[in-house]
Amino acid sequence: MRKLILLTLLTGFTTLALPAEPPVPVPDVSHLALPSRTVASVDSGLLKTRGDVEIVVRLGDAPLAVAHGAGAKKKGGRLTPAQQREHVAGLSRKHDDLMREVRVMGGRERGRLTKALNAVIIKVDASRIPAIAALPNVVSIRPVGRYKLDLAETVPYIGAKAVQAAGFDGSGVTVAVIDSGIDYTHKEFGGPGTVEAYAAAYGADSSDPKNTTTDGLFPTAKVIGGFDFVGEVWPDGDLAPDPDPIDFDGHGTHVADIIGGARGVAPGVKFYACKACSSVASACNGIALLQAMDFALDPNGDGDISDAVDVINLSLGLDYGQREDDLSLAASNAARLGVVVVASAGNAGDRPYIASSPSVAPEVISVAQTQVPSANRFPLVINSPGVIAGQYPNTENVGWAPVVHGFTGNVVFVGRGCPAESPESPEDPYLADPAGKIALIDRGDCNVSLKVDRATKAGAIGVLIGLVAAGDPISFAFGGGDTFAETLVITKADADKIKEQLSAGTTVNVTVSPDVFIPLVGSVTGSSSRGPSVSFNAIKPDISAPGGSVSAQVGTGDGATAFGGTSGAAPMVAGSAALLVQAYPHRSPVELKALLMNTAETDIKTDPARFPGVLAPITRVGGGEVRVDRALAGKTAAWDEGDQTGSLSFGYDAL
Ligand SMILES: [Ca+2]
Ligand SMILES: [Ca+2]
Ligand SMILES: [Ca+2]
Repeated sequence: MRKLILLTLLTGFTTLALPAEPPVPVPDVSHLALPSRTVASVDSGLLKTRGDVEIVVRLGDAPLAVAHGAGAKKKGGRLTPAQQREHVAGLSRKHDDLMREVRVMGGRERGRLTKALNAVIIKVDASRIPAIAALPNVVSIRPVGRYKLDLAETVPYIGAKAVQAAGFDGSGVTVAVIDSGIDYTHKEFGGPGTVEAYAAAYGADSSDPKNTTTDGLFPTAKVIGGFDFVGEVWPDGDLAPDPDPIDFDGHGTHVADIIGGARGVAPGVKFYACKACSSVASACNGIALLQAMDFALDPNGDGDISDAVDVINLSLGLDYGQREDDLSLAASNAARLGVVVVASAGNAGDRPYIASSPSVAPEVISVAQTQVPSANRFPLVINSPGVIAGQYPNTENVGWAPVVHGFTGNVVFVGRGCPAESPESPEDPYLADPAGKIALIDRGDCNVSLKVDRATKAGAIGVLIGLVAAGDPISFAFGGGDTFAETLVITKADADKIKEQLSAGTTVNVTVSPDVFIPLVGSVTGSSSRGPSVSFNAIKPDISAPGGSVSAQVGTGDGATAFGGTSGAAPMVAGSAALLVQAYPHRSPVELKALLMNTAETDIKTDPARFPGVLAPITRVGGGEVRVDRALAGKTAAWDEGDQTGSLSFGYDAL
């Protein structure tokens, strides 16, 4: 028998200021370096790889964020501006030494990091990796990660309005949004708010050179800096960095609006738009992400990190995250310097250990997703025949065909119901005519929205999507089509009950009504990723927030659309942190993190429809759902000075 014992410490003693360290006139940071003959750790997967690979080669000397000293952003660091620049120059000379050797092996440099991490990013034939690992000062070699954006939808209720009314709106606080860029022409960011203004900044399409130049339109008063570390073609082509981080994908614009747009959590903040995610795919480049972290610690690029941002938001991640991941390490270094780093836990569902990096880094605030106040679950009501009549609450909605008016009628089973996609892929024949009926359609093969579009055009008045494998219903993303009857996703077990009656010739009559629902407010979403962390069974995620919000839509001037997932939840917490940075400028990231966790709402349920009254475990929602008004008013917070996590874990106890 195995038992998981996890506890968080939710009460305790006051936020004590750390004792100030005496100034060190001649700083010696050599003790922070690892011995130069340490055997480098090499990712085991890389050793099996063939051909060209992109690798992150970390070197032994401390990056500037570490050398400057823990808490340097709040308390002042060990190094003067000139000493900081000399430290960076010293790291760079060693990078030169490394690259001389690597070039002989046919390797090419892809980037350098000196602030959040001390590393050189190299493209080289995998067979050369052992030789690079044997070079002096090399600490670790790992592959460049590819991270994914966490997409989805919903609205806020976390106490931010009360905090704004109390006089804190994030003014004076800087936030780096490491994402797909920001549409700085949008009205929510004080831009002109017209499609013409967007076109002037972005151009007609992704190949327009306008999206590679700033043309006097960037930076703006609200988005005060940034850089595009990706360009417009990756992953279909190579990285092509440029100085204009204008958004095209839209993800970063939503995230920034939730944090600090005109209607956002902290509307007074100023942004740095660090584009590290693709314009054309839900993917973020590992090289660009690391470079964006370095940028966020030194936005003006003068080698002095006194201008490091106050908050970094990363609505992205890699499932089964590890704290040894290079992006996790860079995030930890930034947090220890004094930057609040917030990352989404991921949208990979209720599976143990799947919480993503960099959110699993101990110092980072990992954010899970809870339901918005207006979220409801609509049960399927079977009216007849009597043998299966009743309410079936295990259902899911789809955002593009929500339950608004409801529907009542007789059900027909049409089969898999895919439309024709090509001569090689003709349409699935319908097993029954859905005109005037409710179409029951099996999940599978083609996109669900295309099935609903076809059934609706054939006259269906409502659609039930039946799963074809055991498990809980899931929501389906939009995948094409333009005509949708209201749709509900049901379990295989429920679908099988209906099919059994239909095949016996019995009429099955059902109702889905907007007046019959179970409120989901105060519960975790099914898709939010579960912890704990793969690394040492540490408690993750740390906190949760509603993930859905109607927020700024890129390129529309002043438009807004629904957005969500843990991508929408992380910026709720990043905005909350920005409010607290303004209110408590001298508190460290771990103090603010503990304050947010200790004052979060703990009455958060797993699923009020399926498991009424059952509380969500810590591994799904961390300390609870964020309440920034309580955090502002909080007088006590507790954390472990040793691990900076804000949690107290007794680990995994195998009995
Ligand atoms: Ca431009
Ligand atoms: Ca660009
Ligand atoms: Ca600087």
